[in-house]
Amino acid sequence: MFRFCFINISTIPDVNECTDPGVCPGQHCVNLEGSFRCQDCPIGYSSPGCKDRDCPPQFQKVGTKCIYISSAKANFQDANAKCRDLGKGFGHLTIIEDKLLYKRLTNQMALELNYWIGIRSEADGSLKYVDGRPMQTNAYNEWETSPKANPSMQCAMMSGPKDFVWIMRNCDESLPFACEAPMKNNQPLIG
Ligand SMILES: [Ca+2]
Repeated sequence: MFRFCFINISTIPDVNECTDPGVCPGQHCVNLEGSFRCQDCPIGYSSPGCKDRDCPPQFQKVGTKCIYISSAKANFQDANAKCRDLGKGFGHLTIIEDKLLYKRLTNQMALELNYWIGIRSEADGSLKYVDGRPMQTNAYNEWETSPKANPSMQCAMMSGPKDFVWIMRNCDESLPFACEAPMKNNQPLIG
């Protein structure tokens, strides 16, 4: 006696290819009926499976940095401390070394506001980043007036998209601020 066996393709159970972490390395895997698709992770998220956030909460990925633009105001020192806390111990006022980062930042800034950034002048007039490095001479460096013009103005703020310049202000002034923190896989090792 014959027995016909019809195989209905649609009844074959789908294989969830996404259970294999090697299927979409660095991307988000979407299981489809009879197939699967690899999708780019949303901005700020990374592999595996786009579950890891590259940046601390409230920070956004801008180029290779994690950036937070405050709406609250603080003096220079408090702003830098706030950045450190928000960056889980690794944050500080942002250090802008190229104009491209500056341009990307200004997309998030309020047009009419100025923001503390991580540059200040020392007693001898030299300029230092808040991470302790001396200011790099080949880095982006556009001052409205000489940063040494007024000795009572020792902390740098950046202006918005109109002119892309830095201006020295009194460090006790209360301003909004721009923080940066390293991306998750780029954090300095402690100890
Ligand atoms: Ca599938």
